[in-house]
Amino acid sequence: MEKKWWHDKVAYQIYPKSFLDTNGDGIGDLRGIISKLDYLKKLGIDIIWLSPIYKSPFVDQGYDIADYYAIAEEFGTMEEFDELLAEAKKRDMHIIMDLVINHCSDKHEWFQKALADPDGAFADYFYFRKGKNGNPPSNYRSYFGGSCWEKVPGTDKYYFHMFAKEQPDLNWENPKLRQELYKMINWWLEKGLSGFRIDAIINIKKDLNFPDFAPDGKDGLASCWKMVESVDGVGKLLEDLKKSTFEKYDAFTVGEVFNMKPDELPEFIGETGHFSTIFDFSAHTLTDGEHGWYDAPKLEFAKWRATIIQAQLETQKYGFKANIIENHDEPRGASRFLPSYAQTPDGIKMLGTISLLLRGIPFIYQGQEIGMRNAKWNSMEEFDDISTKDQYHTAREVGLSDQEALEVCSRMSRDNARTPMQWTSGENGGFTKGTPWLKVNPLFKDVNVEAQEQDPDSVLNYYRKLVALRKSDELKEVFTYGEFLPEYENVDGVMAFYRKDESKCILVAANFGKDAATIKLKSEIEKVWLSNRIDGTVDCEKDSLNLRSCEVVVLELE
Ligand code: TEU
Ligand code: CA
Repeated sequence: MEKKWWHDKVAYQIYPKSFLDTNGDGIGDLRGIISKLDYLKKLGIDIIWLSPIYKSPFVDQGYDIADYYAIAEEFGTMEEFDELLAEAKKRDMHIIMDLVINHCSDKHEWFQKALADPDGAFADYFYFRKGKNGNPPSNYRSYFGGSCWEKVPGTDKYYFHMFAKEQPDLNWENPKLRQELYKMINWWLEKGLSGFRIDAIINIKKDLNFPDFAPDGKDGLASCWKMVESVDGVGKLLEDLKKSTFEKYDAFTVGEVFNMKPDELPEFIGETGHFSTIFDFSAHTLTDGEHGWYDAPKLEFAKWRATIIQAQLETQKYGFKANIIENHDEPRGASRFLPSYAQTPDGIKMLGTISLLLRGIPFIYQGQEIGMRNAKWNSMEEFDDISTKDQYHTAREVGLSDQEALEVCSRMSRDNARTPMQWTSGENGGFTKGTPWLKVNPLFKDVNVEAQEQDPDSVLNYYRKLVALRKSDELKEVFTYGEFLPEYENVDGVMAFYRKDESKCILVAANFGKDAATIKLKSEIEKVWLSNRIDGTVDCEKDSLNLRSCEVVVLELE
């Protein structure tokens, strides 16, 4: 396999709005990020992914871009962005930005010009279509609920939006539009960005006939991703994108890809794939409800383990995926993937160890490294997220009570990941001296950076050791390129795997069960590299390794 500069890196996702506010407006900003670069360096971070910081009306928290060449004033200025880039480079760190090019904001000048002349050239930057017998052109439901079609004022036409109506989809069939996007992408790469996380990119290929699909909800509409899954040809557009931009700069790209055709994995992440990598969402989709969050199945450990193993075995045939336990669209990983008895520092360290030592590029989401968990939500008014509000209404429409729908949203809401980063036990967790735009998680008194800096056994200091181990001279080769081999799949509660190459055999073994578990080692322990036991020991008699509940060990075997 051709080695690439990003293969052995560890990445960190910053959600700028919630990271650190330095001017008292209750909104995180670039100055805040610059002030924490040393904190991230100490954690061992190589690549920083910034969720969108472009000019935006914030209908979808910046994933609705009104000007691709301007920094939102809420976050700061282009000069501060350039300073952030320079300060990161000084620390040998890379910045990648969020590339949201399936859609833009309805406030973008392209869309404003299209509305002004629905038969003009800019209308063809979007999908303007006549309705059918007084109805929208097709029966698709957007990701955020309601029809994917919105009337174009003063016409008999509609425009297409797979997300909010304020996020009109860009027409990738239009070469002029594509060239405009490529010009913008190369402008950012010329500035010194190391690459991008690419948003919702599978959606850019539409079936231009916009055929109806069988309704799958009480609203009589059909999920828009049914069209995505039915249409071929996204690869052609992705190749055009890559060759016109990323490839020319040896840029690192990580695609946010849901609903991919399984047999297309090598085209997406192989040696000549569309992207350097894509996120592994296989575990996250286990709790996808058929109709929404309200009918999301509960997570079962055995299924979670099998899903991760399957994804690892499949992926290593072709390339790498990016491993996460959470991001800005998901509830906190510690709350989602750990049973309640395991939502403790030991359990959180255990989950983090599994995620970071799998084969692939590890991404840590802000707050994951201090063990942040879901917040406690008291009413729907506390939420800010467009998707959460939609999911609440969907739940109510099928008969859940207000309390039941609130419980669903509390468990699944993206706002669980968007509550402000907790820096201290002081006012607002040290995030802002003003009024935070979203409430601070009440757990901040105990879960914050300042408290954990002082505690050698804290989650934060464990993550520092874990990242350092992954990048250590002795083990970075085997953790980057070593084969993934599952083990002890038949032992209840145990998630274990080898990372192996011609010179090292590392066993990562964790007990997610409530009771202790014993596993028979296949060879002698040569070295204990890491354990989440405070004294760092392991309990092993001859070839029997005893694992307490929530214990994880990293062993070198002969
Ligand atoms: O998410 C794409 C995506 O699939 C989401 O619609 C996901 O299904 C949803 O968040 C579940 O609630 C990307 C961004 O990560 C997300 O924050 C944006 O809202 C979305 O695209 C539109 O840009
Ligand atoms: Ca601010």
